Amino acid sequence: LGTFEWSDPFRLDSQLTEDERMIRDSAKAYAQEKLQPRVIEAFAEEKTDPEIFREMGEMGLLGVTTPEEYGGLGGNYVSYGLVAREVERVDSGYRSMMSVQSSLVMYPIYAYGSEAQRKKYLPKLASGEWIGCFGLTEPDAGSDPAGMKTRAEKTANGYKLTGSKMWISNAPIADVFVVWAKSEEHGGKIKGFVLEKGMKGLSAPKVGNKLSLRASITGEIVMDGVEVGEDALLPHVSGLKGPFGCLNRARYGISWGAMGAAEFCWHAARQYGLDRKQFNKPLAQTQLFQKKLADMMTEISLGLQGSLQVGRLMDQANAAPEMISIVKRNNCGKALDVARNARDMHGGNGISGEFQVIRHMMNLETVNTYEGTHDVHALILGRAQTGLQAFF
Ligand code: TGC
Ligand code: FAD
Repeated sequence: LGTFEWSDPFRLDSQLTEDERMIRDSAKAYAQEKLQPRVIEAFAEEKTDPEIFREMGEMGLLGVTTPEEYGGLGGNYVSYGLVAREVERVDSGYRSMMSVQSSLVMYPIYAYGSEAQRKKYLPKLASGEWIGCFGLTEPDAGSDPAGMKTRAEKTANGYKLTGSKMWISNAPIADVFVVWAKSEEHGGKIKGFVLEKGMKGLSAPKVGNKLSLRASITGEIVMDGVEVGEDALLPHVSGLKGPFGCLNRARYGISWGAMGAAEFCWHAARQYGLDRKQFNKPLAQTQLFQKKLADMMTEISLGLQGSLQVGRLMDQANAAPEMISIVKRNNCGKALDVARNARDMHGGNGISGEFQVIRHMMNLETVNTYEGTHDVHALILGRAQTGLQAFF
């Protein structure tokens, strides 16, 4: 029989390649040395430091799966997941900044863009010199993006975009905006466009007073007749499968990231229980405390195995979107449970920013909602096994 290591119950580490471990370790070192020291203040003061994009770019953490010829790392999806886990171990907002740039901005430009668009945008996004955002959600179209109102009208030289997007990560500091609009020229189908900061009619006001994901700036995108050339259109995709192709990658990354946040909370609760005594014994020596730790260990180790398997299948181009719904939904839901329990296990200290568990708990409320809510993924999985859609 083998030995048991409490912090890695199923020996995930031994299932990784040398290269994957190297990328994981360098992401971990960056996250702990550079992100951890600034996160408590950034969250408290709702401040996003754009310099983080440059630092992540230098470390190769943006565009992990983008080919090297466009400035990416040319790595696999398992490596991308491991990076998300390490960054989100510090804060979901930092992982959000990274995954929007990688999966929701660089991926569509790479997969659906022209060669000229790839060459123009990808190297500067990979280095973090340019910051990107992704506009799908609208004030009246969240879970149902097919209901979007943003329109692209054909002009003599290109298109005119009118509409507004809501809840867009990175938008107020973005240089590059990937937005989705219904295009009259394409029979009302959804098409992707790449807009740039400073275009006439384009603005991105900040959404204030967020009590979750405060280290990651969020905004609207207002398009008041923004005129662009033909070269702004992403030529190689039409319909909702365009944005969903990007979401598949980001949702997969979130499944790893949420487990990173949960691991932080689990480890913090364990240590707190070992250090703090009540009734003359450590809290960790009580049955209720140990039951909660056992649940955390179990859900996290199972969740990580699920994400690893989906990542391996993605690397073989053999994963199905429903698999991604399983790990996105379950890992976010379980991470929220872990964070709420860890908050409780810290007693009064659990509500203090210094102990950090309540920050993860508040962040995970967003993570459970964006990229398809917990219930929307349940409906995707319900449809997959019954053949009956229950959305409307
Ligand atoms: P439905 O009829 O199911 O599909 C329409 C077309 O899309 C295709 N498709 C997919 N293609 C690739 N991957 C997927 N996962 C796909 N899902 C659907 C489908 O094959 C079809 O193609 P075609 O060629 O036949 O037209 O569409 P529906 O309108 O019934 O969709 C329902 C539903 C609920 C599944 C979908 O709308 C949904 O997933 N809603 C959730 C919306 C969402 O996730 N929004 C995310 C916004 S971005 C964001 O939150 C970023 S936060 C990032 C951060 O800060 O980290
Ligand atoms: P709604 O769709 O109105 O849902 C409200 C509730 O109703 C939910 O509980 C939902 O599960 C439930 N519900 C909806 N439909 C059904 C149904 N048919 N049956 C049963 N229940 C249902 N979007 C982007 O495009 N880009 C971004 O970068 C981005 N970043 C974000 C950052 C933050 C901080 C947040 C909070 C959101 C972000 N989003 C982004 C938007 C996010 O994807 C949406 O909030 C999410 O898809 C849910 O949409 P909604 O908020 O309109 O909620």
